[in-house]
Amino acid sequence: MFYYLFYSLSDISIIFNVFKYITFRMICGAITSFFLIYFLMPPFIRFMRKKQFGQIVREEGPSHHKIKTGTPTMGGFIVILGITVSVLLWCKLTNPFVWLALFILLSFGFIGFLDDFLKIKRKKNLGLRAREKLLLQVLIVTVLYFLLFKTLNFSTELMFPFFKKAIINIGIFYLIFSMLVIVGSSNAMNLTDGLDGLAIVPFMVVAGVYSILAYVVGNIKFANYLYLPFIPYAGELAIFCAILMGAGLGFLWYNCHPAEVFMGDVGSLGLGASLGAISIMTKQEFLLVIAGGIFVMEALSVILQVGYFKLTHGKRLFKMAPIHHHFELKGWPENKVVVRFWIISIICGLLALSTLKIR
Ligand code: 57M
Repeated sequence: MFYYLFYSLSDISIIFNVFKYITFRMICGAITSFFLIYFLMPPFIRFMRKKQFGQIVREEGPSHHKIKTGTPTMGGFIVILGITVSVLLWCKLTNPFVWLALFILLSFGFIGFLDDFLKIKRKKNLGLRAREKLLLQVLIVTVLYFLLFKTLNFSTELMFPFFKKAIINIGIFYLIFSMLVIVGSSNAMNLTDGLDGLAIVPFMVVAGVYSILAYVVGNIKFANYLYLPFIPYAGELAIFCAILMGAGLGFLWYNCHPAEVFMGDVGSLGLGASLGAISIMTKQEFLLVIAGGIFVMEALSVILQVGYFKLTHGKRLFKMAPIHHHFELKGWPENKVVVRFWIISIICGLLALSTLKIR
């Protein structure tokens, strides 16, 4: 909104010209989302405590998690609210990619909200059934597919890191591929969100990587220089990703150990899915596996654990899955697990960016 409001004033004073620049609106968007969440989270936490809408901790968890019972959850509602307001203020609202990213954030966030609400209402860890969640997620990605690939005629060519000439047109199979990417990233973040601050920093790292990627592929000079596809609408997603980073910082202020609030499924499903959607709209899906290495590691640990458990009729590969619990049960304090996972995440983000030059 500010883009239209102030850029049109640039013929009165050159100073308003600055609203044209993506980098300026990235910084303003990130600061706006940070402060919105910084100021809105405390009253939300007070409200949730007053209503006694707190976390129900699973029985099979590490024993020290029991003290977390009652911690206000669904903080992701405030995070998504802060992101949405900042996007409406700082992004160009005629850009269809901005609306598609917002659509995925809000719709997956709504699935998480339903799940969280049911758990709180039932006072049990019993939200939506897994197949209900999956069906809703598949339906939402199908709508995205038709809007992106049919209405906007977005290319169904698949790009690969390291190989600039390797381009495969997968046509209708992009529907299946989009489901894998978006549903996968959403649920991987959901599984990762199991310790104070554990999910939000890798989220910010991935959002940071994609703010750079979106800026590059949205700029024809940089895209050509790096042998990347030029994607006209992608530039505004750089602002969207910067807003995600600012929101992550705002949430981390209250979610760092000992957490005053958890994001809930409303946060983990919505935020995780938005990263998946952005990776598709920037045509850098495979880089999500590298930049989001922590999320991949956490999801893989669950798949391996459950598979091994079934194959060996009860034996475990890890002390517990997801893998952050494995290290807790090995005796690592919670914060040690979290900070070390942050370090790995930052290295994954740097590796992802390095592939831009190795092509
Ligand atoms: C998503 N939710 C946390 C919080 C957060 C198949 C199996 C691997 C599924 C998996 C599962 O269902 N996980 C659910 C993870 C939960 O966090 C809530 O959920 C939201 C995110 N979706 O925002 O509202 C608990 O995580 C802790 N937490 C923090 N700080 C935070 O900032 O401490 C969360 C955020 C919270 C709190 O204790 O209650 C969760 O872990 O449930 N199941 C599991 O992850 C369980 N693992 C398991 O069953 N492993 C078995 C299987 C694979 C055979 C095994 O390895 O033998 C673990 N869940 C819990 N503790 N709570 C077991 C340990």
